[in-house]
Amino acid sequence: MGDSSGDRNAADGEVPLHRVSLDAFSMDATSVTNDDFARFVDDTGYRTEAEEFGFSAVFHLALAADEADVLGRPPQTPWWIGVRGADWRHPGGQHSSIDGLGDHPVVHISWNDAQAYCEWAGRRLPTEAEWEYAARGGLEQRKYPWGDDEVDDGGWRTNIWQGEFPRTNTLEDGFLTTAPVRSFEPNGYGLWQMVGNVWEWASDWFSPGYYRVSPSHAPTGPERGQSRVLRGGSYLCHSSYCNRYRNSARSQNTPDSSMGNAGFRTVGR
Ligand SMILES: [Ca+2]
Ligand SMILES: [Ca+2]
Repeated sequence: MGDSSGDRNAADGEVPLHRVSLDAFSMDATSVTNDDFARFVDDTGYRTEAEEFGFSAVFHLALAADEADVLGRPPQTPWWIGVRGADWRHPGGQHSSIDGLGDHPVVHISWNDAQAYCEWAGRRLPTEAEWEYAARGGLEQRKYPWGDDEVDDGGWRTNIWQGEFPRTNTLEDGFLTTAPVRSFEPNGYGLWQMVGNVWEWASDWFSPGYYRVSPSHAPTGPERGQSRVLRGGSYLCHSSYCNRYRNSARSQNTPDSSMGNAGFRTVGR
């Protein structure tokens, strides 16, 4: 577990490399789709945190809302817009829908929302260690789920960003935002788009120092924290901006945050 390529982001705590053993588990072949999530909502009436709060974070080129519904642009990352009315059914804002996107990953899902889905489904979120083991697809110390070839060697391997981030996406992989979950090729374990397409929540609290102290068997993350782990990168990743579409890359957000490029997949015994 950890980065062996040297491409790590120093602040993210991708090292030290360490050996981890796990108990057997099964993992969804794809991230949870809009159709999957709709079954949960139909069954339970669940309302996501984005729906409760009344807004979520939308990438600027995906915006489909009136200017009056634009709540703000963070100065450091002005391509992320707080949009009133953005939620899993309206990924770009109130003028968007998920019609025709049933097989796309559900997005605008907080960690807490993902937990609620897992409880309903009799599943759970993967630990960070389970997620990385799964992403590697049986290959040891490789950068990507398919090995060490770059993402565009012999055709695009997953859905990330091409062009000049964040303004011009040349769409060489075919997708500005989400792609259907069974796009490109699965890894050696039959898992699709572990890296790219959408970030995926893991169950652990995030700590950049955790690998220095984590147990070698079935680590479950720090006892406490402020933010939960996200893994795998998204359609916004690009080597120049966010090279986190790698097996070992780590990110984080608070458990009530939702974004148009983050979803989840579940595991079971
Ligand atoms: Ca793309
Ligand atoms: Ca992914």
